[in-house]
Amino acid sequence: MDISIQTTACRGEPVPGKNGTVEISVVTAGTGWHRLLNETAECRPGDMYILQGELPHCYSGEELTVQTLTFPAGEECYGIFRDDLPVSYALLNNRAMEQVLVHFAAISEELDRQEQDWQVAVRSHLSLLLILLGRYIDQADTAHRRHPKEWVAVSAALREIGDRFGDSAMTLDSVAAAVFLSSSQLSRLFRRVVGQSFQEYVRSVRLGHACRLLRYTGLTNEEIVRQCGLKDVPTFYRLFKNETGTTPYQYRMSNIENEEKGEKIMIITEISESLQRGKAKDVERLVTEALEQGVPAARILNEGLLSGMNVVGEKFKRNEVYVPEVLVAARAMNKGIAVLKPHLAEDGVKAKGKVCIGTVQGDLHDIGKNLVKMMMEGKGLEVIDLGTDVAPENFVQTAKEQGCQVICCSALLTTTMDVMADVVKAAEAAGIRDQVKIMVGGAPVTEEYCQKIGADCYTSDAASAADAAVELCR
Ligand code: B1M
Repeated sequence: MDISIQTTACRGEPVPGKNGTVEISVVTAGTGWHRLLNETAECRPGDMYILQGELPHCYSGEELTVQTLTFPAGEECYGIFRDDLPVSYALLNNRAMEQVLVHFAAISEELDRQEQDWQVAVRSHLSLLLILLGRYIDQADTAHRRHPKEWVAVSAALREIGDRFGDSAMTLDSVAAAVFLSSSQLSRLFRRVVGQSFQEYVRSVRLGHACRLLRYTGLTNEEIVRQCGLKDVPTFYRLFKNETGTTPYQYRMSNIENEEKGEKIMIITEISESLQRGKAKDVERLVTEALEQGVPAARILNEGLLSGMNVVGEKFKRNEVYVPEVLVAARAMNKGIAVLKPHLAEDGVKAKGKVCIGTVQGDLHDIGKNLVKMMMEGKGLEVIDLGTDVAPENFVQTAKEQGCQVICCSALLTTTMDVMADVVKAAEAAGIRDQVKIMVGGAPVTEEYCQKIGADCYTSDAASAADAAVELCR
């Protein structure tokens, strides 16, 4: 449950909040300023702002205390945003403020204790709070009501950027098209309402997310660059330094609250980097050390091993590394997983899905199939490897008995690829076709062929096959 309550004295430049969230902030003491996009308004105790998390905003002022409740935007929020405006404002009297803060305190307590049924209790307090707020919002004048249409358009664009900031191909044109504006209209609107150019804003969103990843995860710079839609590591370093005055490494180290936590983040980063270099022995040793330091097995798996394998997979897709590098990285990953396995079971970590894979009957090529298998394991899937020369009935029986969500068939010969059509037919005959997805691939296989035989998914390389299998298992 992604709900949090914070009491802050926020200073400085507005930073974008978390996309897809709603923030309710009550000024409880002091006086100061609330800056929302390009507009600044005075604020004092009793002022309350309800806004979409993605809008950049901040509070500043002497001894200004603001309590903020953040929660995922859901259906219940539609009622509190009048006329679709992304911001609501209320001026609360003392009694109303007390009532609001009682709900804040109750939610905070439930979040801390997390006893039985705490999620139900949090939700019910949240509902009561939203009903209460319905009576107070829009009672006072708000500067932000001056240009409602512009606000709604900008808000839609910000949401689009928030959803797509990880896509390095996102442009002013594509965002403008998505919100039904021309590029020049959106560009002008950005300068007027946000106070920044489109490019400046996108950069700040990406770097803001990078800061969070540096602070709270052990992800490598390459993975951060990928997740934040930035161009490459050198560009990331340059932009980051310009914006924050420090390097990503210095930022990470200065934000680590204590030495012990720092050591944990560093060891996870080392695991990921050693895996990418294919250093199996180092990975084995580091995973053992991380467990001894008390790093949760799930974290070592996700942020160390799988994140490292992800980087290798992406590089393989872009032809930046080749088969041998992938094989050594996969071997290093398997060494790490072997150490982790008993701890993963203890921590209750479940695979993201179960698939079976094999090279079809008559075909003995297994290098590509093995790569697909490794990438799938690298994505956290449980993979049953049926080997080569696998009969259609064998695929189907395994899927049925083991409860696989996906059957994966590889073929390298034009003479054997038609066995894939037999796998589809065998699944139909066994009555499991609606319970299992069938993926096909290998050098002679194409998208058209996949459609022709009635399979569900074709991918051309191992990394894409792994991504697709994760989607199919959802
Ligand atoms: Co063979 N072979 N081979 N071979 N062999 C090819 C495939 C061939 C193209 C060579 C040629 O003529 N130029 C040709 C096939 C022609 C055709 O049908 N179009 C061929 C032939 C004819 C044969 C024999 C018939 C030769 C003979 O005996 N006369 C014979 C057949 C044996 C049999 O299978 N019954 C044969 C045997 C062999 C070896 C045993 C010597 C050896 C295989 C060793 C092994 O695999 N353990 C071998 C090899 C190595 C090759 C080549 C050289 C390399 C194949 C390979 O591993 N590529 C190949 C020629 C070539 O490609 N240059 C050739 C690397 C691998 C990573 O790529 O498997 O395509 P690939 O996998 C990719 C993607 O396709 C995809 O992801 C992988 C990585 O991104 N992918 C999937 C694969 N499966 C996927 C599944 C998915 C999704 C993506 O979803 C489920």
